[in-house]
Amino acid sequence: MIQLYEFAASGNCHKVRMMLSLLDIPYQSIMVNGATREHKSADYLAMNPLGQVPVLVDGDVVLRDSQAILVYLARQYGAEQADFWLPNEPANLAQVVAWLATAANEVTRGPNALRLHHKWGRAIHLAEAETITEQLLTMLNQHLTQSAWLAAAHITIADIAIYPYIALATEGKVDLHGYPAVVAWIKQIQSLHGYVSMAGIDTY
Ligand SMILES: N[C@@H](CCC(=O)N[C@@H](CS)C(=O)NCC(=O)O)C(=O)O
Repeated sequence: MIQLYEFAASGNCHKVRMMLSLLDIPYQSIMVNGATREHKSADYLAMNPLGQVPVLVDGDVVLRDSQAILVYLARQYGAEQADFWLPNEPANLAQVVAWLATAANEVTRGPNALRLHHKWGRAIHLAEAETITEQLLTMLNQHLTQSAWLAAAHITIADIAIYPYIALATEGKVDLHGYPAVVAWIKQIQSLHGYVSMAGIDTY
């Protein structure tokens, strides 16, 4: 059975939990003990030298990085839907990759950083994180005003990669109500069959 090494409060881990649930894939959740720094132990570093969650283990396949794990699950378990979650068509595929990169960059440096700061007191460059967040939400809102989903005419792993830290943004003192198309997109994702939530995500 697939094993997911995770932190309950991690939005990066939530991407993987969502994808596993939407694909109806059973898995074993292994909660990593952040308090004892289990994610920096030799055994854990052997799986992910960066000492981060999530890590997904599927037989001999050991994967770090939530974006990479979404790609793997789409291709390996999407079955006839593999092209649905991660399109083969070059332009749509490139759009997905652009959003996966945005998840790893602007989402991490923007809303994720603000949440780490306001929820757990992490020292960050506050003004920079606020500027990145505003630019990101403006771009997302504009995009979602013209298109219901991020990278194709239907949901893809791009939406899953971007969703958690946007839906968790209020924990970073970000008010989403000025971004109505983003709120509509969140509602749309929350109504999917197989959707799972996590503590800190508001229901819209
Ligand atoms: N690019 C990675 C980032 C993973 C990441 O930053 N994980 C955080 C939790 S959300 C973590 O493990 N932090 C502990 C640390 O870096 O020591 C991904 O998308 O999975």
